[in-house]
Amino acid sequence: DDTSRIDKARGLLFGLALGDCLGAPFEGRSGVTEADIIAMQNGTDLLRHTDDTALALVLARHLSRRLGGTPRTATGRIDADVLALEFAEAWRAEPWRGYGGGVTKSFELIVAGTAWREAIRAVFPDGSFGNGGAMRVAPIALVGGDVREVAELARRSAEVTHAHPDALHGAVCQAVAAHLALELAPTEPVRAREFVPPVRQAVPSPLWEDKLDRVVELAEQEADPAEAAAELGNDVSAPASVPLALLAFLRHPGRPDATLRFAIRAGGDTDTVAAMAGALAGAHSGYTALPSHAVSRLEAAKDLHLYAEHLA
Ligand code: 8NA
Ligand code: MG
Ligand code: MG
Ligand code: MG
Repeated sequence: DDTSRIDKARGLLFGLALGDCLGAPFEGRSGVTEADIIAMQNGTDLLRHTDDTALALVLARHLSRRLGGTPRTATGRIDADVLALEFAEAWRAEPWRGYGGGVTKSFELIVAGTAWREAIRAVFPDGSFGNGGAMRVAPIALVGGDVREVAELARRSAEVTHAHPDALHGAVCQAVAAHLALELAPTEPVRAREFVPPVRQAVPSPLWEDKLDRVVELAEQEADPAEAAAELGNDVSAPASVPLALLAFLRHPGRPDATLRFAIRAGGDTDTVAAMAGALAGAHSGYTALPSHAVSRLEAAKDLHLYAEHLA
């Protein structure tokens, strides 16, 4: 019904922002404890987000503006040239949000008038394999009707900055997982062995198939965050962060706070892994299941509500 649809849409966007904000102070740190994260969660300061949330909001706004009017084909929901410029403008307005080095150079070129296809190839000839396309992609799951459409929109949203096949697979993996999490009732059990196969099918590449097989095994073995990071990776590349985020969700389905702590304790690119894991957990469990004290301190709460309601 509408209530649960809106709760899940809010869960997806607020889960993403919460993971980003709670994970950001721990980026690159090892030996993060549950207590460190809980202290952060129970604090009183405004929770400031980074590039992950900033660009997810740009994508949500882009999708939101293009909802009305004539029925659109999947590809018509995204105007790639406009979206590239909107991402670059968000960077120009707030360059201190913690953007990756490659994407920063692309944005400099784009705001100076270079077409995005040229700009991104000038920085990385094979395209960036960073996780920047995946970290911001979750709003796609709110508008895509089925797995095929979600995958196509995910690719289109990612390719304006991340043209490497692994970055595109990462965006598809995260968006399809978010779509499937939205479709599950919050009370339904989530089993890795059942949840992962349709995600795996959407990323036909030996590397991604292997990674996702490992995710199922690690979920069933109840791997801890350190083992998970050692097996799957925890860095800024898409293949070494998107599978870890999926595992964080699958290790603690129905418990968004535990999913976020797992993602952050895995170390490395903590804001981004927690943002992706938080989006999945929030999409499954809904906004009302997120830790309310922390949610109320999110810097972007007003915009997150606005786009969640509109896109739901
Ligand atoms: P990106 O496209 O600049 O990629 C991130 C980095 O990956 C680049 O700066 C390169 O070092 C490397 N890289 C990507 N593609 C290639 C390639 N083809 N050849 C060689 N090196 C490559 O930026 P992005 O938007 O993908 O990055 C997202 C991450 O950056 C997120 O974690 C975000 O939070 C931010 N960030 C990360 C850290 C961190 O160290 N964990 C710190 C600050 C910001
Ligand atoms: Mg970030
Ligand atoms: Mg959907
Ligand atoms: Mg990051």
